[in-house]
Amino acid sequence: MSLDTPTFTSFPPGFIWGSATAAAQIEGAAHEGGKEDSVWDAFARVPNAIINGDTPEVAVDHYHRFAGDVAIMKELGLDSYRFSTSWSRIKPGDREFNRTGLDFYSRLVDDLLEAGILPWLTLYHWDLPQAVEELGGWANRDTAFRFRDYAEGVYAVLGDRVGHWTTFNEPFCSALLGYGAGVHAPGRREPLAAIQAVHHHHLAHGLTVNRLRELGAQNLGVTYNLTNAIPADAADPVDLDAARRLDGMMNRIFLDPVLRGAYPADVADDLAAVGIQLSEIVHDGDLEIISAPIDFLGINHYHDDVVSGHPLEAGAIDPHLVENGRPLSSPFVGSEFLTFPSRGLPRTAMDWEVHPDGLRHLLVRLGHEYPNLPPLYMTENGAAYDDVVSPDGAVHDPERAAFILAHVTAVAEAIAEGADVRGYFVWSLLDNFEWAWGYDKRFGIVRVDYDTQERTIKDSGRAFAAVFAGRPAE
Ligand code: GBH
Repeated sequence: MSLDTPTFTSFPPGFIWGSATAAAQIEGAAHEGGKEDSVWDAFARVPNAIINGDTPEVAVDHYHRFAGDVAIMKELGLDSYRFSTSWSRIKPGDREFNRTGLDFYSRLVDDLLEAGILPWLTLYHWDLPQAVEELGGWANRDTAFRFRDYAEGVYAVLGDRVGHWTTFNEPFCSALLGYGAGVHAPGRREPLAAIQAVHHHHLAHGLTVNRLRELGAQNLGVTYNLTNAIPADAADPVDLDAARRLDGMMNRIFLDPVLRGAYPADVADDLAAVGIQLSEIVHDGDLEIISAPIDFLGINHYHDDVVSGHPLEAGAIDPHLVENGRPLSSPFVGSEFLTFPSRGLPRTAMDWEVHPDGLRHLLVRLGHEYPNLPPLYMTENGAAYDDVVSPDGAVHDPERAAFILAHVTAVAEAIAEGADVRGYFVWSLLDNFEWAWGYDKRFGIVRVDYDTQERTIKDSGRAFAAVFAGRPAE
């Protein structure tokens, strides 16, 4: 089917329109109000870890400018704002909770509610307290229990006003890019630690879902970055096996424990082949905790992955294996030989291919593959492109606007084919600290001038807002 410019009439009543950010990418105030180092503050001090030597120290100063940022959300007409709380601002180590840190989020939530915007809270978007990393980080099982304690403290203060709770954003990145590939904080390249980290994120998720449920939370979920693993040559068994492996390490190693209560057997075999026994990491009873029912699944999707088991032709650059100009050791533990040939589609400034139909396909396919799939929310989708700032100050970003509208259309198509998708959050509200890429890549629908911190709604922000402007009030 095809749809013209999408409007709210293509979506079910009550569909949530929002935008997303993450604490370490926007807040700044990295050492104010009792906040201590996160792994990203520490990682930024490692020479060449982050492009241009950028750091999250100031970011877009949201910590001081949150009221103005809420006003921008209101101007855009957003239903909801997805943000994360910073563990290192709230409970930096094994000490007491930091009241000042909790107060910041409390004021943010009050402002959002006052503006009629639903707060959608993520407890963890990659910024582990450095003090917890020094105790072993996510490779240490104790971190899961520390996380539950932190989560409980946040819920105690915000549970009366925040209705939607996400435990983790993209544990793939935190575990496998952080502890396997080493391109994200804490920058470790230890395959065993990476798989331990995967499991301990799962355990922390399950412990937290169970605890917050006991305390009365009603909308609990988790967000994964999911992909379509597409064999470069669907007739080649080597490429088919590569696609199976990629699907295993990016999708099923996250979905299956939570939605089916088991790790995928083929992934366990691949790991055993490189000497990593899941059975030694997973304790009795863990999977029961991990598979506690959730109320929604958040999906972040930016691009498909065409994958091969063959080496690339000489001279070809594999964007998956280079980040910030550095060779990347693979995050795909046990499957490090995977390569990612191009199928020649247009690409964003991240070098990620543009293929909106992949999103439709992903959303529809998940419902077929997981019979007990909870309702879905697109918790991130968006694109990095260069903006054109005109002399009158207007910010033109036609490619980003087209990207967003095409992907919103793909969501509508998926819904028409039966996918139970209930919301779409664009990444990101603001230009921000793009992790290892520093301030070099802009994802915002609102431009931030990094010299003055001035905000300007881009054309893409107006185009996005036009999709749902005029929807009936709930
Ligand atoms: C999201 O992650 C983040 O949640 C957000 O904070 C970030 O700003 C935004 O996207 C834009 O980057 O094959 O090893 O190269 C990004 C999702 C998923 C992108 C995995 C890179 C390929 C991993 N990422 N993907 S690899």
